[in-house]
Amino acid sequence: MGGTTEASRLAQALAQAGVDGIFSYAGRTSAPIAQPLPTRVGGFGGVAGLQAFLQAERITQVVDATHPFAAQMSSNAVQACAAAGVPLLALERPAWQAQSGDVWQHVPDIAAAVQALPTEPASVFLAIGRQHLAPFLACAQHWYLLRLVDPVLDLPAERGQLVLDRGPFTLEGDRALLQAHGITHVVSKNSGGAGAQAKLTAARELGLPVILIARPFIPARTVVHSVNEVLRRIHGVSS
Ligand code: 3Y8
Ligand code: NAP
Repeated sequence: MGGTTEASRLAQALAQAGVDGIFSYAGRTSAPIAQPLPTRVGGFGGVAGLQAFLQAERITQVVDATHPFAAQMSSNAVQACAAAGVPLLALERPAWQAQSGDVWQHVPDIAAAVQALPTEPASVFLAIGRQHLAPFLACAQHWYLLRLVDPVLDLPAERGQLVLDRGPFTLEGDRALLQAHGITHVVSKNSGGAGAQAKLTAARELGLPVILIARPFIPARTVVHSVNEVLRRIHGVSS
């Protein structure tokens, strides 16, 4: 189950090792990156749907390489794999840790991130995708720079501006973006990984505060942190 940089790297390694696999996207974006494995797109239909899929496709191993904020999918995978008796491995990247120079405020969730914004008007880089924008846009005093994958909404110029980009992002690109728009605050999920990290490095260099949203709870499962570890565990191979 994919949708992350690590999932794409694992798909490449599995294809090269000749492992018979199926790549799964939720279908959140209009044109997801093509994968070197047979690919299915869309929800399974909850825990029961995933369990039925595992049985129908005679799946012998599930690798949950979804994003740390895809908590519903990961929770469903724990339940469906237990019910179907199919082993589950989670491929997860470590959370980001603050370094000297970082001005981070850790908040537990989206609602707390909205509360953490100042009362006086700010120019906010909202790089959390499009699923949780409403509570931020309700704070009418702020100007928002929204980075989205697909053009799913438009914003009057006095409220903010959209930038359409899929990532992975670069330090040069994100630094230029923050400077060009006079950004005063960055809001980010603690996603980890290299694909979304550039904005945090750029914020550190520019001395900008970052409101960092903690990862949601995911039920216990076996977690590994590298593609090679996945390959070693599922087939005794390494790329
Ligand atoms: C549909 C597949 C690869 C995977 C690339 C990674 C890196 C670029 C950074 C910012 C942060 C954000 C967002 C982000 C990143 C990678 C990775 C990552 C963050 C694609 C993809 C799918 C999605 C879904 C999308 C969410 C959104 C989140 C944008 C493809 C590009 C903000 C998460 O429009 C929407 O509804 C978008 C929804 C879930 C979060 C949200 O709540 O809106 N990802 N992102 C996957 C599917 O359908 O199963 O389109 O090709 C994948 C990637 N996005 O193969 O190289 O590994 O993290 N994705 C966050 O981390 O905060 C952008 O802008 O700085
Ligand atoms: P989510 O809230 O945890 O999942 C909601 C529902 O979407 C799931 O119950 C499942 O539907 C379906 N789903 C999610 N991931 C799927 C997958 N890989 N294959 C098939 N169905 C999937 O998920 P999300 O946070 O919206 O993330 C959706 C996708 O975007 C995931 O692939 C994730 O890796 C990727 N992504 C998410 C983020 C993020 O910030 N959330 C960031 C980068 C990439 P059913 O219940 O019907 O099975």
